[in-house]
Amino acid sequence: MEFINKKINPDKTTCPLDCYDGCEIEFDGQDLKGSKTHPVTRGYLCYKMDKFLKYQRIKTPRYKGEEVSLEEALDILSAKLKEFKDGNNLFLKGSGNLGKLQSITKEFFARFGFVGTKGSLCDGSGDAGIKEGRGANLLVPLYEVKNSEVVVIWGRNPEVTNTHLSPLLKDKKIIVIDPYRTNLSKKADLFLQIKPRGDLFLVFLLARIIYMQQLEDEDFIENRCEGFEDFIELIEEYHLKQLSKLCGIDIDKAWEMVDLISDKKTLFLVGIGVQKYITGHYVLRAIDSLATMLGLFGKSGSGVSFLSDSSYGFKKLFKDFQKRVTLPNIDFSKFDMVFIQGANPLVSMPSTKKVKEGWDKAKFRVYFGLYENESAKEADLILPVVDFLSKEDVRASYGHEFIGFMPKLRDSKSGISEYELTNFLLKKFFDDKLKDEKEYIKEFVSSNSIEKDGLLISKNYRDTPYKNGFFTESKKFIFLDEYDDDFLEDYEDDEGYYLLTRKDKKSLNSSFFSDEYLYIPPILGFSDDEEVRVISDYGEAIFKIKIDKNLRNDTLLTKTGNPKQNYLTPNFCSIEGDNASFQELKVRIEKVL
Ligand SMILES: Nc1nc2c(c(=O)[nH]1)N[C@H]1C(S)=C(S)[C@@H](COP(=O)(O)OP(=O)(O)OC[C@H]3O[C@@H](n4cnc5c(=O)[nH]c(N)nc54)[C@H](O)[C@@H]3O)O[C@H]1N2
Ligand SMILES: Nc1nc2c(c(=O)[nH]1)N[C@H]1C(S)=C(S)[C@@H](COP(=O)(O)OP(=O)(O)OC[C@H]3O[C@@H](n4cnc5c(=O)[nH]c(N)nc54)[C@H](O)[C@@H]3O)O[C@H]1N2
Ligand code: SF4
Ligand SMILES: [Mo]
Repeated sequence: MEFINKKINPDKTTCPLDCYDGCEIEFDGQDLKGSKTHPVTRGYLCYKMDKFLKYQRIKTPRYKGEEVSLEEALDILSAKLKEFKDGNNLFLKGSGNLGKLQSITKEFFARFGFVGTKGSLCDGSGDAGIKEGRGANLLVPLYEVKNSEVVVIWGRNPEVTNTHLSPLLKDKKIIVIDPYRTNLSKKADLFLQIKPRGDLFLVFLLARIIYMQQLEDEDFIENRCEGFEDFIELIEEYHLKQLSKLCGIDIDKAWEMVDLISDKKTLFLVGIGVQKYITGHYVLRAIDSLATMLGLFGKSGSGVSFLSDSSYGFKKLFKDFQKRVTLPNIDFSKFDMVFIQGANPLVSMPSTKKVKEGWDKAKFRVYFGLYENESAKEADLILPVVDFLSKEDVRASYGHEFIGFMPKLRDSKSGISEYELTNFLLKKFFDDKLKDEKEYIKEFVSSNSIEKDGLLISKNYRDTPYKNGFFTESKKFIFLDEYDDDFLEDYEDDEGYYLLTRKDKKSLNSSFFSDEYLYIPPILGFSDDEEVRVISDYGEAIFKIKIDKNLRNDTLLTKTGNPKQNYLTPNFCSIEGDNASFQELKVRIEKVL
């Protein structure tokens, strides 16, 4: 365990936020600064972390709107747990803090018989597609990104969501595939302003061109893959023109992309934008199939990086729930007690109207978090938590291979940590207690980390991932061989508008600042600050608008965290991965008179 102790630097910690970058932070007791020596952070933090200590926190617990002491709040919680002991109770944890010890609360709630959740509001469908083809979802490590020649930014917006990646993109040929004209797309060597939900068809179009020109890597396909013929059969069901129409990209442009990527060390950086649909798993599996066709896996400077499974290979530390319900379509009304930790379901979950109706019928709702938000407002009991500077933790990242420690750096005057709350409840109800926090951290780290170049990384990145085989049973990549889409015909006419969401610089999902505008293309004839009603099959909402000429004419946009956006979204899950399908809809727009 020596190496772990050596790596814990008493003045450094790691950003806990749900973000690709997992930055290392220096704290001098007053300010937070980006660590200069960390290979990702390189001495700067983002807008959100720069302002982190200034955001207003919840300081005092509240019961039915009245401030109470922490002791009183814990007594109320205990009494309610006793009252609903034999009832149907739900534990829901969001992604407010990505520390591994955040899940320690499961040690109590799972043992007490609470129902947990499965599925995701984020990357679940893409992750499922990757696992089907590759067996495990690993990213292209940073030391390899440096070696790539062409980087394809696909449904991802690194200038906002992954700011520390930007320096690595200099001097590379850049291709951007996005329905929105992002800043990066304006500087890119090629920009494909794709039709929303068109990504699978663009892959088919590119793959057909590659196959027609015999540019595929025959050796790689022969030795490292299964089902290539089935993939070719699948893509040949479509004419080039039909594919071009379905993705909204001219055939010439697709040729241009093939010319740019063939025989190059190409890296696909894929974000959640391509998979906010019920068919999300197909898209990632198809992008993987395209990369495999070109022999891009397991080699320097190339491959496909999505949001990786950062827990892959690590020991699971805590108990899990016996029963779990799918997160995107939870019906809160089925539950007596609902315990929310580090989430804001009244904004983040799809179909807000349904969520609220259920929420109002649940018998007792607890919100355990850092900030005031819509869910806190509608909770019976509010328990303030301490922030990441006042508790022990460790994290891995879905955007790079490094492990980050989060030692406790200061005491907190208010709030309670996840560890302390769990210990309190275990003592009260089971006369039991947890191990020391540091023990769990050691257990986690030692289960799958090694030191490389003086830093701690996940063992899976000791060699370039997939160099020695994929993680499927046969160790081979399995090509996409089917595509079944009941929703496609809904998109074939030109009626209605796509509604996209993308992350904002100043917010982390619904935390911090929230942008409440609806962005619309100039062609619709509205002007800034007019009010419009937006209607979908699932609900409606009124927004103030901003005109945005970076949008396609068939597309509207809100920023993630907009408190009204999910009034419009459907709550059914993706075909695979139990993911929310936030963009599986078209909307109408009306002037508010
Ligand atoms: N500043 C900031 N950073 C964040 C977050 C934040 O809220 N704020 N959130 C964090 C979290 S939780 C996550 S999951 C990551 C996500 O990070 P990203 O993957 O970058 O996520 P988004 O911004 O949702 O979407 C990325 C891009 O997908 C595009 N897009 C939408 N629909 C489609 C489509 O059909 N096809 C294609 N090709 N593109 C499409 C959008 O226009 C957008 O530019 O970011 C993390 N980082
Ligand atoms: N329409 C639409 N909806 C979306 C998305 C989209 O693209 N479009 N994106 C989705 C995505 S990618 C994600 S990841 C989800 C995120 O959705 P959520 O997981 O609900 O994330 P937040 O809205 O940021 O809420 C996080 C909460 O965690 C609390 N918190 C912060 N630190 C701590 C801590 O240390 N301990 C505890 N106990 N609490 C803490 C804060 O008070 C904050 O309220 O939203 C999803 N919702
Ligand atoms: S870029 Fe991401 S990881 Fe880095 S400080 Fe900002 S939110 Fe945290
Ligand atoms: Mo996310």
